[in-house]
Amino acid sequence: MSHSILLDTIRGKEHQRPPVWFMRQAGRTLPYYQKLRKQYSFREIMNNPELAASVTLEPVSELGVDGAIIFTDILIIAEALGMKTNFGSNGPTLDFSLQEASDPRKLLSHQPEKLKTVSDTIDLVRKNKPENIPTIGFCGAPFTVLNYMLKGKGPKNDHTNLARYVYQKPLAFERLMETITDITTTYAILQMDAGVDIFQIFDTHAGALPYHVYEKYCLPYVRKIIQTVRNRNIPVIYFPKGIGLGYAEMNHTITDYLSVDWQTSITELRKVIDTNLGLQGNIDPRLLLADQKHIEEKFQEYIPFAQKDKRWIFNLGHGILPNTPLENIKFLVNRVKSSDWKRS
Ligand code: 1CP
Repeated sequence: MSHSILLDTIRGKEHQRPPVWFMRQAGRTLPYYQKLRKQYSFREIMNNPELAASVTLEPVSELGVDGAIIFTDILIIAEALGMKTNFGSNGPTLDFSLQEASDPRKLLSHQPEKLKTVSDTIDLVRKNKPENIPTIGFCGAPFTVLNYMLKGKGPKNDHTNLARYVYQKPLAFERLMETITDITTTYAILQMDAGVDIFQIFDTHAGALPYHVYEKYCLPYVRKIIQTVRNRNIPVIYFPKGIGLGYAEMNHTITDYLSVDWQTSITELRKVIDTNLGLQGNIDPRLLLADQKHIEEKFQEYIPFAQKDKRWIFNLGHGILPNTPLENIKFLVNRVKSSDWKRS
């Protein structure tokens, strides 16, 4: 895979432009996926390696991105612990909640066979992808997965009970985090055995706790997963969304790359953060809902940044939103590829 601009950049080999891919690039606005969803449920697509592989590769042919993130979901881990997930139109819900259980681990079982289809999807993606396109495997960080497991069918973005649980039942919390970390580690190994080139850890709900609480109760589990991945020489990208000044405390002993959320100034962060740490992000996904004149204005602000930071990966500060106009995503990819990044 010597010609991959994404892998080259991660490894420090300079190119004339940054590589580009988007979080949630596969299952959102692309026409083939939209069409498939009229015929199949999300779960059916995820559990069918042929369909999942073709959805994984659609952004590569349709948008021209430099990496292919495997089509599955972070909640496959909840399923592998015996919690059935419903992927409804308002986001996923689980069929029961761990929140009130006196011994929540008794409600869980160990079903690693549920993870197996991902390996078949990765196989097929690798057979069918262009040679220069690396595959990106991923998982949710234990805290973000636990958020959904504690919530069950509860309201989507209310973190009150989650935070209360950390303060009130720290031991039960830690045991659940261990259980999730163990199966997630198995899952990361399965993806690496199948041949993923890069691994991203999504901690979408990291900002639900004050950073120092997150650092004490959640970061150690992320580090354990990262260590497993790094032991295999696979580069890791870590996305702890919403941790505010916690971003500045990250360094290359924790992760190879940090994916920066849209709330944080990447220019200011670059000034204070470990120079050995690669950055990814952090265009506001909502910018892609605006018209192209305004997208262009904001895009231009990244050119001086990328002129200096030659390891930066162009990406959003969170996933592509539903209903983002396809032409705007294509416009942005084309601007990344056709602009003069003033690097020579
Ligand atoms: O590009 C891709 O779509 C790749 C595959 C992918 C990824 C990387 C999916 C498919 N999900 C994810 C990660 C994921 N899943 C995260 C972390 C990234 C993020 O914050 O966006 C999270 C929090 C989830 C949980 C989840 N699953 C959500 C978010 C709900 C919430 O609380 O805001 C949703 C909507 C799902 C279902 C889901 N997962 C993936 C898709 C395409 C869908 C929608 C299914 C459909 O078509 O109806």
